Amino acid sequence: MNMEFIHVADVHLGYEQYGSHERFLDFGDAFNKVVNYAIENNVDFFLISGDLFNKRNINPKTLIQATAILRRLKESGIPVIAIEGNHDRALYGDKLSWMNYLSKEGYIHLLNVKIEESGVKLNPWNERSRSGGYVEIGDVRIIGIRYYGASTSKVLEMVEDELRALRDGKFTILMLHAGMERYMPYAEGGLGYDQLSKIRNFVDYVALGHIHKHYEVGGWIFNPGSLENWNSQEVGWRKGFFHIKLKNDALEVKHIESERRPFLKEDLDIGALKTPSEIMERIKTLLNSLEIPNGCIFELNLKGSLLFDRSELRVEEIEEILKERGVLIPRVNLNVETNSMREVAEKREDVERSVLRELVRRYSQYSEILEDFVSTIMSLRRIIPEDPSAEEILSILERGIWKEEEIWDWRRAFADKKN
Ligand SMILES: [Mn+2]
Repeated sequence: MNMEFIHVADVHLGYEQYGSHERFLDFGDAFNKVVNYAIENNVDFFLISGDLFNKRNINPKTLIQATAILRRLKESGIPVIAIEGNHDRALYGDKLSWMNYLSKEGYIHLLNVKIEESGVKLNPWNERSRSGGYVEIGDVRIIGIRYYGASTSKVLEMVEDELRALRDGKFTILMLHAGMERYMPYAEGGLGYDQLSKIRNFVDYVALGHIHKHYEVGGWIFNPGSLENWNSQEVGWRKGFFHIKLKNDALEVKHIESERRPFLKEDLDIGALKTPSEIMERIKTLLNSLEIPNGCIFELNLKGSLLFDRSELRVEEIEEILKERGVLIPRVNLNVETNSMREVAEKREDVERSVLRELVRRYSQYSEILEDFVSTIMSLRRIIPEDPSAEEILSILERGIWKEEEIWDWRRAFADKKN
């Protein structure tokens, strides 16, 4: 068997980062370059392990961009196999996602398990409905499971029998949109190695997505990282895509770094400076000491306790200085505080906590978990403005107040999504 494939994830098409059309184009370019590479190398298939799109309700130009790029793979006869990530699932109430649309229109093969009363099913690809749990290309079988958030390990457990039943001589790839615990940059319920190792006998290659950083585990679990910097925290992370060659039973793995727009990040403590003009001078000195690539994104984080009013510091002026140095997208963050601001913020949180505590105290059934309850509400309140997914909310509830003794009825979470 001689097969070659590309494995990408977290392409995030349609992301108009910092409100910039250039960034929208960057995400498209990054994807287009991988497609060029795939066509030049004449690979046998192309995997997208979730988050092709940046959001569920994409706009027309994103659809035009996506189909224009995917069409090139189609015309080159390279099948694309994909799963949905947390960013591109269907909106609640909608039966179909834009990923379903791409699948129905023949651009991709969208895979997922089918959740039925009797359990989790892996159905073969159905050309008429353009859906299925797995697809076969030559001696390779590709199985796909979409993002299930905190229930991923449960779904994996339930699909184990199906994986066992399918196991034969074919090289088996399992696509998942899930992070592994020790590679996650934040404390969110990821998969443990022991959970994946339970299916080791049935799977030869786990094609992960979700975490925007490249990692490989045990020679069989692979995460490419996103193609572009999705936020400034990711600057400096290794990212890219995999070019995999299957030669007989040997795996030749090549991780290729994606080209990204240069992204500079500088912290500057301005706490000791007494006037706005002193700060401007300090910024200019910093910029003179740096090599600033043309057309870059520059994030300048100013921090410290200000000795004058915040409004005296003109962010637009600082941004202008950055633009003069060739920066395309200047980002100036004022993480400064004055003494009075700090006190107000602390006081507000204290007041909120005590009000919540009084409210919860009225319900005697929560008396034993009073503090956990209050902390959970505070956590929820913090993430709600960021438009969290149902799974993210569930995971806060699970960590906060549901704990282990509570048995979560996972079926309930899927009940409204069955179709
Ligand atoms: Mn992502």
